[in-house]
Amino acid sequence: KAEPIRVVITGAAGQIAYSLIYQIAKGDVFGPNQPVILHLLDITPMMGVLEGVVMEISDCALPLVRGVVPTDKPEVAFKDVEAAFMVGAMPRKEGMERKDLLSANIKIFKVQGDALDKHAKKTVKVLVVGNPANTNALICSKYAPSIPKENFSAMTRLDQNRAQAHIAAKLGIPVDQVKNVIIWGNHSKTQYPDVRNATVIMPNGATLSVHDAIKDEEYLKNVFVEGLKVDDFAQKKLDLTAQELLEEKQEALSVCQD
Ligand code: NAX
Repeated sequence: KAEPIRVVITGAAGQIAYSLIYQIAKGDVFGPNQPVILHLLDITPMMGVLEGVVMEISDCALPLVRGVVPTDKPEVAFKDVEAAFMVGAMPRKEGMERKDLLSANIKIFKVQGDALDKHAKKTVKVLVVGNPANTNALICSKYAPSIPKENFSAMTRLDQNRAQAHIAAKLGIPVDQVKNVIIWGNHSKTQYPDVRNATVIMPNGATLSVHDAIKDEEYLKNVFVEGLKVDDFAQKKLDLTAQELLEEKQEALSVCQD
């Protein structure tokens, strides 16, 4: 029988964690035979909400869940974990400057990177979800030097999924019949969804290029590309140009050095 693995989810009382925890707990992530002990980290004022999450996990009576550790202490949350889902981050609030957002997140990912370094298994795999995910992953890895850099990744798949779903909806086909959509740039207004090499399988079984299937260059250029680029939700949170992104990384690294 497999030994349980310890998995930490940060921001565990928040929206994303609410659906993520269930998927991990029922075996979708580590397989149907892998028991888990869930470590749930959030900030102190959220401990009441987190208690509710723990009750709901218990109500599900999921056989793979061998323990739940709700906590506001990073050293407890990261103790012996083999996987870390870093969801908790500081969102951009009204009137907040980019620098403020950055320094708030640096503080969070510095503390958590350090806790990973000291308490997690050295083989831990870390997925950063909280935005700005790329920069947060960089900071986290920097403060966890004893864990290989390749064990850190940032979840950046959203824009590709969104572009693929957009094409599928336009053609009235299932999303898995759309292949090879590329997103250039970052999760911001710098992104460029590219379907030049993308293909679709039509309901009659024919494989066509997206251009031949949609047969509307104006639509692809103006509605598809511009529509996906102007992602208000992402822009409100990030609103970064390529140059700003570079500056953000440099600033982040220099703040780290201070
Ligand atoms: P919520 O505001 O619902 O939840 C965030 C949770 O994190 C809160 O419970 C908060 O108390 C907690 N938190 C804040 N600071 C913390 C700290 N220092 N330690 C532990 N927990 C802390 O946001 P939600 O909608 O769940 O989104 C979470 C993050 O995921 C956001 O940064 C969001 O931008 C990001 N997303 C990233 C995506 C991606 O593709 N990379 C997509 C989904 C999501 O938007």
